[in-house]
Amino acid sequence: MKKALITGITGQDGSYLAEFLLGKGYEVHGIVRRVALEDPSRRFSRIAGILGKVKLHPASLESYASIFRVIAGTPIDECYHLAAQSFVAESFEDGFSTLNSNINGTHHVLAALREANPACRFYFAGTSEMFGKVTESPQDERTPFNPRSPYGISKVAGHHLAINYREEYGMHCSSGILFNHESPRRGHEYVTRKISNGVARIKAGRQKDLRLGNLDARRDWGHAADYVDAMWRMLQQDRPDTYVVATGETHSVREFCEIAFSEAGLDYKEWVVADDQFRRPVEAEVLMGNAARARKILGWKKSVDFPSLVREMVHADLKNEGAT
Ligand code: NAP
Ligand code: G4F
Repeated sequence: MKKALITGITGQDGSYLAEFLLGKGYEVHGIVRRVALEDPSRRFSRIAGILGKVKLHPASLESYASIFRVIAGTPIDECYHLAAQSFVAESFEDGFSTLNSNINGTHHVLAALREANPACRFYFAGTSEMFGKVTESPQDERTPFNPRSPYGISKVAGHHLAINYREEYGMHCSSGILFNHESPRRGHEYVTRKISNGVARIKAGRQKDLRLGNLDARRDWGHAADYVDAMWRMLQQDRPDTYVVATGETHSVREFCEIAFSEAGLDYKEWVVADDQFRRPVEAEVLMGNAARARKILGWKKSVDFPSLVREMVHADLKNEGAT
């Protein structure tokens, strides 16, 4: 039986990946913050259904000792390093903690693996935010990085750390440059969930408008369940490498609103209010990926299209709010 360790198992991707690996017969371990262990009903909401099937270990990205203790004490074949401060807007507010958690955290995991389990395969959660102010479209594995946020900078550093450990120490380190992926488990601070939740609360009479920043920003949005499959496929290859994972389509925040509100029988123009407090100092205006390499080598493909993703999120939140 293969054994995998997921850092960030309580997050959106971690929860889908844990279910995916359990379905493949893996023994699944997860790193969680100690505070989360003390507040399981709130902090483990995404993994509530599999709590009895996974083994959780307390550790913090900021502490090498805590990461080393878990990695040295748990014989694993694959490590999926998903834990990170992942909210781009927050990285403008507190760049220091984003850089600290995301760069040092990645380095701690890699260094601990090198010391205690160098044969373990490693996945790094790279992002389209590494492309930032894009120099070409669509973006693929050869597109230059031009990050526009402390978050993007932290991920470029983590990506290069993974490649360094691959090349210097011969470790099986792969990096997925994943474009935005969403689901009903998305955190409420991200725009897609803010919209689906806003629609449901408006429909239920609990919210009077939805205040958003840049409605013209465009993203390449896929479904998280499809994207964790790509992570796993990367670690099944003989050779570690870098892959872009994306749908190849780009849609605006406005288009997301149009579909989401109309799904609940509403016109977004009557409810959405532009509010500068949700605009970023600078941002990646348009992101669109070319996943041809992942399709060819990994045999990966998306299974959920954009309108279906929006509808799934809206209907889940309508149900949560009792507004169906
Ligand atoms: P998420 O929902 O924000 O989950 C982040 C996870 O990291 C949570 O489990 C969180 O634990 C954990 N974490 C954060 N700081 C930590 C720390 N200091 N010590 C230990 N654990 C910590 O993010 P996601 O959407 O699942 O994304 C997973 C990874 O993929 C992230 O690295 C993200 O940057 C990257 N990524 C995401 C996307 C996307 O569109 N979703 C695209 C490209 C790349 P708590 O539950 O305790 O907070
Ligand atoms: O949903 P977002 O906050 O996601 P963002 O910044 O694209 O980052 C997400 O995807 C990345 C992959 O490219 C991940 F690496 C990262 O960890 C995270 O998962 O914002 C999407 C777009 C932005 O252009 C933002 O300016 O929506 C725009 N937006 C407009 N109004 C808003 C809002 N974003 C948020 N969060 N809140 C708004 O009110």
